[in-house]
Amino acid sequence: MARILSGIQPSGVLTLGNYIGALKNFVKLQNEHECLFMVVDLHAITVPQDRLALRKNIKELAALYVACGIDPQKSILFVQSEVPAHAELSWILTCNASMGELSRMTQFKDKSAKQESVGGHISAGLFSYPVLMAADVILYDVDMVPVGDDQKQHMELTRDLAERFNARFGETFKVPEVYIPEQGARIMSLQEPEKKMSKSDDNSKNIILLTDPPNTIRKKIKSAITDSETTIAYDPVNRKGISNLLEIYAVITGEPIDALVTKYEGKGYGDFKSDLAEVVVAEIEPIQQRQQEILASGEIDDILDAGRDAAMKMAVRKISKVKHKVGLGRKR
Ligand code: AQP
Repeated sequence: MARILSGIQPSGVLTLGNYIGALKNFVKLQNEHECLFMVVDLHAITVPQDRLALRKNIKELAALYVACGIDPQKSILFVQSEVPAHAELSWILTCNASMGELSRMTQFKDKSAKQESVGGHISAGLFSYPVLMAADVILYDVDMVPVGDDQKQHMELTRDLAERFNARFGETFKVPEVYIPEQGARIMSLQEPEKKMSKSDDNSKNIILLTDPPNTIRKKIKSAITDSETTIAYDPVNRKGISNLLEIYAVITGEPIDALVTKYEGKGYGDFKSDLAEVVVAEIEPIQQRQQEILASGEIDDILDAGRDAAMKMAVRKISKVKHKVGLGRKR
């Protein structure tokens, strides 16, 4: 049994990409491993957030974890900012990270370009947030981190920072492995399939939100960009649009892509898209209902309180050891 940790930012309503690349895998993992799942609110504030919306998103995301099948009896579910050791370790690691290695992070380049394009300010937090992510992980001596493809580079940095700290201050942190699902690690935008589906995308047609009503999902899938070919085939290099839709279908139903291609031989995009829309609706609709029930019952606060206490116990032990090794605080 390995210890696993992952987190999702409460930076808006989640997309089908977040669900397929993250949540759906988390549910499988909790049956075989010791899991910690976080609502990473400290990460969310690396770009401007509305205070009230953020608070709402935090609880809604926590309820979504449970609605998707995260069982608080099996896994620890908590809000990152409620365990102060994350921010403390992040600072200590920041002092051991270099400007050069952080400048190479492609997510920073993408996200800062996006901020710049809307005239927004680029915070130092956005620049250094991969270090906070490293702190989140190594604080708990995690064995494995399940993430989407977009987080691979950050996980390499996490491993480098853990190894560097161990070399400099003596063995302290476990160096985690990364787990990237074979399928669904990068669900692409519906209208611009060369870029990934992101919850902060301004064009709502690019993304399927987990809160979208069934008819909106149907409309968005129907108008998803494909190409001028007529066959349903998987070719993620030359036919990105249809390949992305095939991947969504395959991951949700568990049917292999090859089998789907055979199933739709001789059929057109219209038939395929309307079947896919029903597959997505059937997956998401029950989750939406459960999320509303969980929020209405108020049980999410008890779950998050218990999760915070369990995470805190582990985090406090580690951060005390780290401070001692670095020489922080007073000797008694
Ligand atoms: N398109 C995607 N396909 C597969 N997996 C994805 N993930 C995100 N987008 C896709 C995975 O979802 C988890 C949580 O991501 P996050 O919200 O913490 O941050 P993110 O990767 O920045 O997600 P977004 O949707 O793109 O958010 P914004 O727009 O706020 O930046 C991670 O495991 C991620 O890999």
